[in-house]
Formats: sequence, C-alpha cells, structure tokens
Amino acid sequence: MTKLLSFLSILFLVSTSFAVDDFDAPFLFEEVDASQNLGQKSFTKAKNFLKNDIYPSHQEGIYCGCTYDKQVVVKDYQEEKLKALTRYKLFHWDSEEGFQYPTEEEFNNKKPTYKLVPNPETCGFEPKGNGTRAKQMEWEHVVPASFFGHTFSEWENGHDTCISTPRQVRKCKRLNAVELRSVASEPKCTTDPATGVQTCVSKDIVCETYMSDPKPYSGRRCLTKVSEEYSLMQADMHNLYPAIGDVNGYRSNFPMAEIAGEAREFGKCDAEIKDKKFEPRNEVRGDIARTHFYMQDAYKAHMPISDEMYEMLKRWNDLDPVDTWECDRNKKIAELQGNENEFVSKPCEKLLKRNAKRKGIFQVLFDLFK
Ligand SMILES: [Ca+2]
Ligand SMILES: [Ca+2]
Repeated sequence: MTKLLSFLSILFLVSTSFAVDDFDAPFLFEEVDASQNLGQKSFTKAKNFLKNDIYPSHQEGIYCGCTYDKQVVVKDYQEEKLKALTRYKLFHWDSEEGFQYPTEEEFNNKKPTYKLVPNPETCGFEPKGNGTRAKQMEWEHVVPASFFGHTFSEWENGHDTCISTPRQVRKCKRLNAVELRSVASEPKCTTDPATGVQTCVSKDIVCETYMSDPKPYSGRRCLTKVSEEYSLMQADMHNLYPAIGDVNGYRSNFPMAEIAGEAREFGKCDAEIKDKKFEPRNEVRGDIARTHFYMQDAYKAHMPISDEMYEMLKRWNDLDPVDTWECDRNKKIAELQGNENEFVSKPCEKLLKRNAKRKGIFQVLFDLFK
C-alpha cells in the first residue's frame, strides 16, 4: 500500500512537472489581473527610484543595449561661485553688495547629484544628432506620454485651473558697445504706457520689468496638475526605461512597428525609424509588448491600441520571452510602486519553476554520481 502511494505521488509529480514544462505555450491573457500604479504620482520621484534603487544592478539602455555609468556631477567651487556672482551683478547694477554664497566646505558637503553616462563602445552606438543627448541616458516612456495623454480632454483643451498666475518678471542683459545707450551710473527708468513695461538703463546693463499676463496652458503640464489618473500613468515605472537621449529624441512619440529592411542610423545600434514609426531590437520586443499589455489593462480608457498593433505585440511577446532581469525589475518596481506587471509576473513564475526544476535535475544527477 505504501509502495502504491509513493508510486502515485511520483506519477503526480511527473505530471505536474510536465505542466510546468509547458512554458513555451502561448500565454493566456485571460488569466491576467493587472492592477495599476497607485503608489507613485510624482514623475520626478519615479525617475529617482529607477536611477537609484532599481537599475544600479543592471545599467543597460533599452533601445541599443549599451551599458551606462552613474557618475557624480563634479562642479568646481570657484567656477560656480563666479557664475553666481556674475548673475548677481547683472541683476544688481554691477554691485556685489548683499551677494551671498556657501563656503567651500558647505559647497563640498552638499548632497551629490548624478548623471547617467552611456558607454557607446559597449553596443557600437554612434550618435545621429550632434547635441548633448548622445552623452546622457534619459527615462523613456515606452508607451509615449502623448499616446495616452491625447485621450484626456485637457491635453488639447486645458482646464479652468490651468492658467498661469500673473507674476512680476525682470529680465536683464548687458549691452555691447554698439547698443550702449547711457553712461549714467544710476539707473534711468522709463515706462511704456501701452505695455506697462518699465525699462531701466545704467552703464551697460538694461533691465525690463513687467507683470506677465495670465496664460492658459494644456498638455502634460496641465494634466499633471488636474488629473490623478494621468499623473499615475506618467509616473508608472513599469513603462519607464533608460534610453540614450539621442535615440529617445529621434524616436519622439512614434509608435512601435515592424520596419522592412535593416537600415542603421545609430551605428551598430539596432533601432530603426521610418515613416514616423519605430522598430526596436529583437531582444527587447517582448519587454515592450508586455509593457503595452500592462498599460492597456491597467488604464483601459486611455490606451487606444489598434487591433493590428495588438497582434504584432502578441508576436513580439512570444518571440522574446521574459528573462531573469525582466523578472527582477518587475519585483523591484512592485516594492516601490505597489503593483506588479502581471504580464511579466505570470511567465516569470513559470520561468522560476523551470529553473528550479532544472536545478533539481542537476542535483539528482549530482547525487547519483557522487
Ligand atoms: Ca527592420
Ligand atoms: Ca527581452
């Protein structure tokens, strides 16, 4: 009887492990119950979490696969002090009176700031643009903010409360020798009765002072102010990845797509752009697909993914299954944001079980032959 029971239990274990092994079967989307980001409304804080808590163990950009370093921004005390003084004097008619600046010790004790610097040689990246964005990593919304932003009426139309409050503006500049209008050391002022702009001149400095008009604004700035749902979407870390600024800039808000041919615009980096579409490298297509599925499930009303795109993303999901980093990333984000991307969690459970089973088999073999 005991023998029969143990035989049955072995049979049960074997059949369970076959079920676990069914890893490559198409993923069942109906099983998924993805909750949304409820823990992190601030986009700035989200970026800091990613930079300081989530990515340090895997500093690699999504689109090119180049590694990057987190470097302390080094600033020279004398240089910074001189910059501050130059600005102060411009706004105070060349006077240094009242100028205050931290001591060198205070300056050096300030909390350091960090920048993320890509290592282009690690993936053969070459910049397309000539700006500074090729030298920095940025936090990229894989599902673009404008894609879901457009579904909120405030994106186009603004809101009653999205009006800048009038404030006093003071702009100063130094005149060159040709522009020089006055040599008086005391500022001489005139006010334009039509615009209300007061202009004061002394030696080579001219300052304009006026009240700004209340101006309505829309887009990201307005939505961040009035919509909690938009703020949560914008700060959702599951949708944020590090990318070289140059590639991020050219990707703009173009949708993900498959592009015929293998044109290369960023050196060896396998990211293509054509007809306002963007094609990422194979290794991250699944990551990108699962991010889209998550965003659509979590924020249904604001994710107008077309059927055609959805079909492509399903192919990408199968083509590039989860790996251990994608699983780790998901867990780490959940710790800080409060929810997992279930489109990653479910296949990760299977991956972990499969890995554990493989380990188990090796252990059995190891025990047999030792
Ligand atoms: Ca292609
Ligand atoms: Ca991948």
